[in-house]
Amino acid sequence: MKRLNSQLQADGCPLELILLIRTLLAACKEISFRVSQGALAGVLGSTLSENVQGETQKKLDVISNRIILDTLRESGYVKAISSEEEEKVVGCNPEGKYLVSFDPLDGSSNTEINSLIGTIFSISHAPQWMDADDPAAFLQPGSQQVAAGYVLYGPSTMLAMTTGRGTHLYTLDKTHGGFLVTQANIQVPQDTAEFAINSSNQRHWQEPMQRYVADLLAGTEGPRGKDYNMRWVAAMVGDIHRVLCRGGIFAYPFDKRNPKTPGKLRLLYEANPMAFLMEQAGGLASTGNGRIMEIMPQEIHQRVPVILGSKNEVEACLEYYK
Ligand code: AFP
Repeated sequence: MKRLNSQLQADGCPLELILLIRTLLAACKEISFRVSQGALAGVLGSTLSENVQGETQKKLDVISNRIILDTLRESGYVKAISSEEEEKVVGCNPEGKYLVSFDPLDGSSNTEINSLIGTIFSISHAPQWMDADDPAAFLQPGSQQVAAGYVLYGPSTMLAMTTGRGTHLYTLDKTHGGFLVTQANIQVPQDTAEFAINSSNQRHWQEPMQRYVADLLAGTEGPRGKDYNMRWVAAMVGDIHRVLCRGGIFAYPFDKRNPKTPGKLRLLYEANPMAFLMEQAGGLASTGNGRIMEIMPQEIHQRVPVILGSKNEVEACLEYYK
């Protein structure tokens, strides 16, 4: 099986980007170990603090954020970092070539139940003329990403990553600590009979999403003419991994409760990286009103509605918004 380096070289990645990715993955390997220790290492449970999102931080949120921050800051490759767990941008090396946005531990509410969690990351070029701690540097559309992916801390530790030349799946071989290519150029099935959405929010969705999901639930007797299955991991990394591997549609749609935060998921370090992976695997990634990767961000913790997955199913969903 091909090792990470040779896949990245085959995809034409510049050396410094390869070194940055390897550095980031070294941090994720440490998180994988800490997560696997669970209760044995006293890392479960919540802290007494809240993050900028108003969410209570889990101990593992804080630990994972610290591991990635320290590792990237010391690397010298990174000009600045934006993290779900950091209110402001963290300036690193003013001469660094890259910006990194990340959710250090997505799905952290799953830590207490030993369910799927992961790290999501997005890498883009750092504008050299901006100060290292200038948040404006991060306000680039997702189409500007040079690399994106997630590390899934599951029964095996897996990496899904793209650098713009396809989406590849890697598995961590813990006997030597290397990520090996286990599926190159994964292609999301264009059709599906499986959807992922938190249906408890149904009354807060916009009417097109309410009608779309109602028609899925109507099954063979309804306008879609087939029965659908539903899955919900409550960790985007877990749901997206399933969609990449066997197709599906994942949605965290516009929520009428608070029009100022039109969705739950954050653009820079959740929606954009997942959209890049999905499009590189032949899927689609939309807000319902347009392509996620064309959004010009207004602020680093901006939230957007997310509808992504199997091309034909996302297109069918978007028909309801017309
Ligand atoms: P946490 O990291 O707070 O667990 O949130 C995970 C997440 O941002 C995303 O990974 C899930 O898809 C989504 O929230 C689940 O949201 P609900 O808990 O509202 O279903």
